[in-house]
Amino acid sequence: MTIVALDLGGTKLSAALLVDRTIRHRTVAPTAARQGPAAVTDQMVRLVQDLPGWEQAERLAVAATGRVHGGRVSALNLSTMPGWTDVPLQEELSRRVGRPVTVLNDADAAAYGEAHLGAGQGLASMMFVTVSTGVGAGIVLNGQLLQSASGVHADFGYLRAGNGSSGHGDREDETVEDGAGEDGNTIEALSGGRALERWTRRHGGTGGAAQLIGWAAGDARAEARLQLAVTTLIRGFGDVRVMTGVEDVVIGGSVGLNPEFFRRLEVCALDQPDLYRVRLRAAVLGADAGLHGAALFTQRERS
Ligand code: BMX
Repeated sequence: MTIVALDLGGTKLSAALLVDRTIRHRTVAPTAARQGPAAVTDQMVRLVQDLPGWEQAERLAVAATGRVHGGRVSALNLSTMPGWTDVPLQEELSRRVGRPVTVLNDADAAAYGEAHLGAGQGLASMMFVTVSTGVGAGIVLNGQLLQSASGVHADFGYLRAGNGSSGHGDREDETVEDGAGEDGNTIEALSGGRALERWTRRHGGTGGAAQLIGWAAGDARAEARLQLAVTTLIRGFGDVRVMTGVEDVVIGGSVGLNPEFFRRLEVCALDQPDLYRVRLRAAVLGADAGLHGAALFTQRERS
């Protein structure tokens, strides 16, 4: 089957032509998020139509950041995707590209991809967590992708891990908007790439989360901020394990797969009490997990 898959992230938009599960062509562009949903939708259509051979595709499979409900997309974090409230993405893309379209949350798609084709193969249950612009997740329980009609499910980044007062325990820090009225207290606000980038900028950097990770070796404040991000994630994984029984967590995303960040996650995971300890694996499909997952889901389960 020939499918065009799209992965719409807060920072990056990718498109690929898949023929029988093999990626034949792939393009990546920075997401025009600041310009709002109409511009981003135009960008998606253009990316599809620029893929050589896209006319052969029978269907479009879309992995999109945000809450996906009945083919419509609403950002949880409107500061990442301004204007994305109840956007009829499925209908609009289908009308403009002339193909049936399936839309899934990006982290759900990546979880599905990793579970069937990547690091989660052989596991009945697992959670995939992407630490990227935001913190997204997908849960596979006894072989089934956890889903809900409202599109709110497995939103690990929206667990409230802070102590209820903004500021990340760092008075000079600034509140990170999360769109849920929980500024500064969600896991995303404490551990997401955008939050770490903002901290780095406030301390004179320009290189985002990767720069903070580099600073941590010789700077006590950067070390403390990075460790807060790591510990918050690991404690959250432990809480998910206690609730669901999921003991394996596959980590993805540009921040999550940074070798030093991943190493710190592993050290911290081993340090947890038995009840809260999870096993970590690095995603193997890397940046293509959402594309593969959306395409496979479309072929097998179509929703
Ligand atoms: C946010 C949320 C999730 C998404 C996750 C990772 C928005 C726009 N997105 O928690 O739906 O799965 O980020 O997305 O509210 P990414 O953009 O970091 O890849």
